[in-house]
Parts: sequence; C-alpha cells; structure tokens
Amino acid sequence: MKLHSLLSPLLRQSLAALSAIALAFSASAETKWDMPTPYPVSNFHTENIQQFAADVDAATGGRLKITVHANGALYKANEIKRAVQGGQAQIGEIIISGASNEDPLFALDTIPFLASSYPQARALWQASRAKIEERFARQGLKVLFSVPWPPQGIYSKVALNSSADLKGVKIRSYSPTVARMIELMGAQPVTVQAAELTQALTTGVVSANITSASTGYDSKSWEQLGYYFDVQAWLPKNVVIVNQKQFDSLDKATRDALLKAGAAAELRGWKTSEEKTLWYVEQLKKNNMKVLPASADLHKDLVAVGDRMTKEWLEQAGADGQQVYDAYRKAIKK
Ligand code: PCA
Repeated sequence: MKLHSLLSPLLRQSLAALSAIALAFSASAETKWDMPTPYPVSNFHTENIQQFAADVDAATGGRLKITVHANGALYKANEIKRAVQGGQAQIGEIIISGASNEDPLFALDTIPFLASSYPQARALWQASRAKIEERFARQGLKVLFSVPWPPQGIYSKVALNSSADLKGVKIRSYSPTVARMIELMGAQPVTVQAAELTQALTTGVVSANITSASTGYDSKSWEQLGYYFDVQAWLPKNVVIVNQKQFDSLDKATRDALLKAGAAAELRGWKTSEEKTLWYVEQLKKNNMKVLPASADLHKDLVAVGDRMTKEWLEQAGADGQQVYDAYRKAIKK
C-alpha cells in the first residue's frame, strides 16, 4: 500500500513526460509556411489562394499550414520572388511579367494583342508552360499554378482618341514589359505596385494607368480617373512559386497534396477570372466611370506597338521562344 502510493506519483510523472515527448513529436511534424502575395485580401487571386491554403490544410490533416500575407504586407510585390528563392518565404505569388527583365519568356503574356482573350490566353499558357516552368526551375523555383488577370485596359483622366493623347503622360506600369509598351506609345512609364497605386494616383505621381477592371475596382480608380478604355490588349498571369528545396523536404503525401490543391486552384482561378470580368467592368460603370472601347485609332496604335514588341521578343527569346510562339500560333490558327 505504501509502495503503491509512492510509485503512483512517479508513474504519473513519467506518463506526463511521455505525453510531452509525444506532443513535441506531433508539433515537429507540423510544417508552417509563410506565403507573401501582392494583392488585396478581397481580390479574386487572393481569395483563390486562401482556398488553396485551406485545401492543403485539410488534405494534410493540418500538417502543412500556409499563412497567406496579402497586399505586400510581408514582402512587397517586387521582393517576393527573391524572398522565395532565398527561402525567407517558402511559397509566394508573383506576376510573371514582373520578372521579364530576367528572361524573355516571362514577358510573353504581356505583349499587346498577342493573346487577348481567355481562349487565346489558355492556348498561350499551354504552349509556354513547360518552358516557363523550366526557367523558374533554373532559379530553384517550382511553379505550382498560374491564373490570369482579366484583360488589360487604360485608365485616364482625359478622353483618348489615339496614343498621341498620351504623349509625355506619366503612366503607371507594373512590369518592364508594360513599361516598354508605354514608351512605344510615346508616354512615360512609372513603376508602381498595386498596393501603392491609390497613393500614386492621389499624389499625382502618375495620371494614367494600365491594368484590368479588377485592379481598377480594388483601388477605386473612379476616385481619381474618369475614363476606362476597355482595350482588352493582353491577360497577364500570376504564378504561385515554391522554393524547390522546401518542397523537396516535405514527405510524399504532403507534396502530392500541394500539387493537387495547386491544380485545383489553377482551374478555379481561370474560371473565376473569366466569370468576374464583366462584373468588374459593371462596378466601374456603377461608380460613374466612363467605360469605352478603344477608338479605331487607339486600337490601331496599340496593335502596331504589339507587332513591334512581338518582333523584339522573337529576337530576344531565341530558339525556345520561336518554338513556343509557333506552337501558340498553330493552336489558335492565326
Ligand atoms: N492587376 C495587377 C496586374 C495586372 C492587373 O490586372 C496590377 O495592376 O498590378
């Protein structure tokens, strides 16, 4: 009796120690990833990514927890790629053409009128995906999925009849490829990330913008700009990239869960992007923006800029570029 009462606290202690060890084990089996993204919480890309993170959580029984840091809060839009490459963040979202000064393949989806509808954008992604993945892989990055923005147009304070009306105007750009286009229109590009757009417009750093109805809506562009020219010139894509070493350090079941959730996010994202396009344009109208198609002259000017950029691109992108371009042309028979 005496012995029992002496042993039982000891037993209890060792049991407690054992369960502490078990807890430590299960805690170490849980992996936490930070995911910086550039766009606002309510943007459809961000919502899609939140769903992706929830899917990964559910499929791994909580063993891989991805925390999404939207709106450039953890890393600014132009820092995210490097953060994922360096492993400071394990996973992140970027716009592909934001890195177009690193590789011509990253510029392809931002050439005016090369692929300017959803079916064409799909064909372009199919034709270019393998090569784009290979370029990211050279940088230690694995592509999980890619989703397009709605077609791109021009926001302006004044009515535009042709690109001559933009001569010398400071236009906001989000990538080197967009900056090149702005230059070729005779205007002045100023790089401003989406998170800083409202401020740049309010302070007059820029007085026009090139983006989608989606970002115009997110940043309430009607407060500064009266016109949206729904040019529909290209559909740039975001891509979700993972640090390859971090990916490889996961067990097979977790890697499979990530790939599966990524594939689902890609399908869902393309669908939402296309379905919400008209809704976004409607919101601009509801907020009293003048939403207009490009005039014949403006359209003609931009087609000429696109043709020139395509030529320049083919010269820079070499044999790989030509192959991708030919495959795309064949797919759309154009
Ligand atoms: N929105 C993003 C990129 C393209 C788009 O439609 C932006 O304006 O930064």
